[in-house]
Amino acid sequence: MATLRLILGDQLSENITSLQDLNPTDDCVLMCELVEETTYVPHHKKKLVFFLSAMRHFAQQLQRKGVNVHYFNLDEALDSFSDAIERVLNTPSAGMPSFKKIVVTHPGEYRVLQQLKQLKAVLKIPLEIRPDHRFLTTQKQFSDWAKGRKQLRMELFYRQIRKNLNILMQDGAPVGGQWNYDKDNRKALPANLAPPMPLGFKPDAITRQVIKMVGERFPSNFGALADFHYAVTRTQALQVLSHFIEQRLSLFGDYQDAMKQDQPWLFHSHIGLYLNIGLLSPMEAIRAAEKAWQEGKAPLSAVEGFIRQILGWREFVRGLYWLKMPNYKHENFLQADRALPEFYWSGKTRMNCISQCVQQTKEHAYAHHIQRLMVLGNFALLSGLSPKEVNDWYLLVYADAIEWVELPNVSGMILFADAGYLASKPYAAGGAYINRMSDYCKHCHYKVKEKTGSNACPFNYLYWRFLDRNRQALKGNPRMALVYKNLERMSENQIGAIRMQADSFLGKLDKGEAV
Ligand code: FAD
Ligand code: DLZ
Ligand code: SF4
Repeated sequence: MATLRLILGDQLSENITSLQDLNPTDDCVLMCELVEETTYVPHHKKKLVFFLSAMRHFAQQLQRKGVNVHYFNLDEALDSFSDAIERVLNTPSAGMPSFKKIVVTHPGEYRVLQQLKQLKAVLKIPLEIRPDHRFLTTQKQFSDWAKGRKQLRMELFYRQIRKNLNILMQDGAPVGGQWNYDKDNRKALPANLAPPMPLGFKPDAITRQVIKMVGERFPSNFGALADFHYAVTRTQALQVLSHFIEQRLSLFGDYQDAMKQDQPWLFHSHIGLYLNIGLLSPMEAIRAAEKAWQEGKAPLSAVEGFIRQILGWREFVRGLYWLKMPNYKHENFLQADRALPEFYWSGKTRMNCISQCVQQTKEHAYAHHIQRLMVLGNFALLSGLSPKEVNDWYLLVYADAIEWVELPNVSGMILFADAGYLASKPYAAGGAYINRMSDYCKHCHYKVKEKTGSNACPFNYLYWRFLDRNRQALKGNPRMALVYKNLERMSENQIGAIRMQADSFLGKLDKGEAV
């Protein structure tokens, strides 16, 4: 009995549930480059190259193992997964068996799940949607844990999962006696410390072909196409992981929150895109880091910090996404509605921190967490940008962006659009934070120490204006008590000056004038 096995673009794992009982001689694996998937947002050019090249390499890898793969490329102009399945079922090609069943692993996006469910309702043969076992927790585990909790806190979830999976645990307690070593982390990068260059790969013939195709078909999409160096196979992705463990992990914790002029990579792992597309598994990254600590190659503070990102944050945001969709996408607690400024595309602003983060995003389809959170995200929060526009931007600009991970980070973590379901308070900060964690302010037109006046750092007055504007919504939050006390201490004159300056700045933003 032949089975048609659909592999989505972020399911490039040979051990995925949809391939588990594969019969290579009878069954057929279906992979499809689709108009809808390549255009539901106008993805960064490098993100397109990454997905399409990795998909083509995965298909080739299966074919080399004798698996019958039917691969539609974009030239076939198929719109959706349904179109591709209908094409295969209704126009059988030579050698194609007749299928009795279709199998697919649960997709990473609500939008795609809805499509598959609609298709299932009209198909003449069964369509089986199997769970995705590439995560460390199930949706049921998460919803059981979340039941009855008004707010969800990652740290509590993380401890529970660490215990369940026995990671960095000894005799039922966290190794080293603490769950979290963040107080040892979060240092600024010393001027004389040069981070190692990331491991890059020269594009092979398949990738070169995809680069050419993306250049021709998507010429006006955001981002640079030149110097594509990302891994597109599992073998290469494993090399990136080893490179990180050997060369960067030991300093990952110390400089996790640091930012530096013209330095996009620092001591981060750069594996998010490989985890999300299925070339690496979260457990192998966690075990590799744990082993480095056991062998004395990296301190516990760095290893625990890294593991918390994957075991904690990554699993937590996925659980939250599936728990809260589809309504999560429409949350807007702070009623923010400003249009995204043009400089999120061009990088052209005198705010050096923003300019640096946008330029790097444009060049690499990558920015590290604190750039996304405390520069680009903080600005979006403080200036009241519309959650819809900000989500669309984050979903298209990063090579690791898939909605299940992007949306909770944007709506929950940076915009507080879910009223604090994910974060206990908004991640709002003035210029002092950016100055403490980077050298951006040294290269900036604006003066970070000035609170008002034409040269003052916009983050400073936007911060107080944000608190002032959202008093009603935020004042009752116990974690905001201190900052509201400080705001209350300000004189009417001070607040008036801040409001005036912020309004003038935002007015310029709205008119598209240079800021
Ligand atoms: P490292 O700093 O080396 O961290 C290791 C790994 O931990 C990452 O690869 C990632 O898998 C995981 N991780 C760390 N933080 C988070 C987090 N907050 N949520 C989920 N996983 C996390 N990550 C994505 O994978 N896709 C996204 O679309 C995405 N959008 C984001 C948007 C915003 C506004 C913010 C603040 C964060 C976003 N993140 C997203 C999380 C995080 O910024 C990236 O995972 C990380 O920057 C990827 O780079 P890295 O692999 O070098 O990560
Ligand atoms: C991101 C992406 C892109 C750009 N293109 C494709 C594609 O052509 N075919 C495909 O199967 N998947 C693609 N993807 C990833 C999908 O959007 C991904 O499968 C969903 O985000 C998961 O539900
Ligand atoms: Fe950014 Fe303000 Fe520093 Fe300029 S002075 S880099 S705008 S934080």
